Amino acid sequence: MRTQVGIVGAGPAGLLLSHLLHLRGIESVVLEARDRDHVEHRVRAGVLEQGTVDTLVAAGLGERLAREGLVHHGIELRFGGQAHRIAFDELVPGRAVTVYGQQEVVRDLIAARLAAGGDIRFGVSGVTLADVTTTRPAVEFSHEGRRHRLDCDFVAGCDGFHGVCRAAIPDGVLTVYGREHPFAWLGVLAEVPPSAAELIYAHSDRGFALHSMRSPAVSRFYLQVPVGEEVAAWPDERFWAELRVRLETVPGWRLTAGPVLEKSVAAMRSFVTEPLRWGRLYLAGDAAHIVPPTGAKGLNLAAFDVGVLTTALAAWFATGSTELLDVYSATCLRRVWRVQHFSWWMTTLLHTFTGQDAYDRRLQLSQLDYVATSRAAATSLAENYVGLAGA
Ligand code: RFL
Ligand code: PHB
Repeated sequence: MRTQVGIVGAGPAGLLLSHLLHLRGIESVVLEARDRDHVEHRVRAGVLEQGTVDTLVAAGLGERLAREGLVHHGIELRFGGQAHRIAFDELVPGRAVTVYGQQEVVRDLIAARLAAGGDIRFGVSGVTLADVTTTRPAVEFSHEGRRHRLDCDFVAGCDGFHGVCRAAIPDGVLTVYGREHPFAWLGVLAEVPPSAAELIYAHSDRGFALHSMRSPAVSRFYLQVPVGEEVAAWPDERFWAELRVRLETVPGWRLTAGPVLEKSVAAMRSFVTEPLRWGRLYLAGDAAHIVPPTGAKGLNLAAFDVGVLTTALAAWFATGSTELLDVYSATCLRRVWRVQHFSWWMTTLLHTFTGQDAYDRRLQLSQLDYVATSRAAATSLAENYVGLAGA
C-alpha cells in the first residue's frame, strides 16, 4: 500500500491535516486505533479561537459551525465575591471565540473526508514506524486480522500524548520540557441550559470551577479535584452541591442543575517536546505538546500545527523545496511556547495549590484584581485567549 502522507491518529490534528492536504491535491491515509463511534463521541475541548474558525471555514467546514457554533465576545472571571467581564469586543475589537464541541469538529472532518473518498482506517492495532530517517518511510499496522505496510513520502504523528510516534523516536533526539500540575479536572456534560451567557472562570477557596456550554440546551462544567480522583467519588448530588458553592458567590446568581450526560476526570499537564521532527516523521498536536485546559488552547494549537505542516508539505510536493519543512518545528514552537505560558499562567492564577499559604492566595487575588481593573492587563488576557494572530 502506498500514499504520500501516512497519518497516525484520527483526532482533530490527523483529520484536519488529511483534509487540508486533500484540498492541496495531496493523498493521505489516516490510521486510527479506536472505532469511529468512539472518536466521534469523545467529549473534550469546546472553545475555538478565531484563527481555528477561519481555517475550518476556508477549508469548507464552516456550514454547521456557522449554524450551531456560539460566538462569544467575552468571558467572566469570578473571584472574591465579584464578577468581572473580559470584553473581547472592546479590548481586541473584531476578534472572538466560538463555542463548538471538539467532537462536532471531528464529526464534520470525518464526514468531509469520507465524502471525498478519503481513506481512514479505524480500529487498527500494532502501529510501528519503519525507515523514518530514509526518503522511503513506512507505517506498519494490523487491520481486520491482516498486517499491512503503508509506504509514504512522509509520516505525520498525530496520535496524541499517549501515541506511538513520539515514543518511536530514539533517546537523545528529543528534549522534553514539562510540569505535572498537582490537581485534575472533573468534567461534567449536562442536559441543562447554561446558567450564564458566557463562560465563567471561578477562583474560590475550595478550588477552581468553570461554567462552559455546548449549545442552548447543553452545559459543560469543570471542577478542580485532587490528582487520581475517581469519577465514582462524585455522585451527581455531590457534584452539583460543590459546583454551587464554588460558583454561587455573586449576589443573585443561581446555577441550574439538570441530568448528567457524561462525567470524566482529566489530568492537568504541561509538556513540550523539541524538535517536532525526526527524519521524515513530523509530530503535530498533543503528540508533541500538551497544555492544561485552563486556557482552552490544545485543539487550537493542533489546528495551527497542521496548517503550518500542510503549507510546508505542499511546497515540497510542488517544488521539492525543504525550506518550509526545515522551519516547521521552529515556526510551531514559537506559538507553542506562547500558549504554554498563557495556559500555565491561567492555571496558576485560578487554582488552589496544596501547600499554598495565605501569601500565595493574596498574590492570586491581587493579580485577578489587576486584570479586572487595568485595561492593559485585561487586553493581554483577551488577546491570548482569542489567539494571537499569525505565527
Ligand atoms: P487527540 O485528540 O488525542 O487524537 C489522537 C488520536 O490518535 C489516536 N491514537 C492512535 N491511533 C493509532 N495508533 C496508535 N498507537 C494511537 N494512539 C493514539 C487516538 O485514539 C486519537 O484518536 O490529539 P490531537 O488530534 O492532537 O488533538 C488534541 C486535542 O484533542 C486536545 O488538545 C484538546 O482536546 C485539549 N483541550 C482543549 N483544547 C482547546 O483548544 N479548547 C478547549 O476548550 C479544550 N478543553 C481539552 C479541553 C482537553 C481536555 N482533556 C480531556 C484533557 C478540556 C479537557 C477536559
Ligand atoms: C470546554 O467547554 O470544554 C472548555 C472551555 C474552556 C476551557 C476548557 C474547556 O478553558
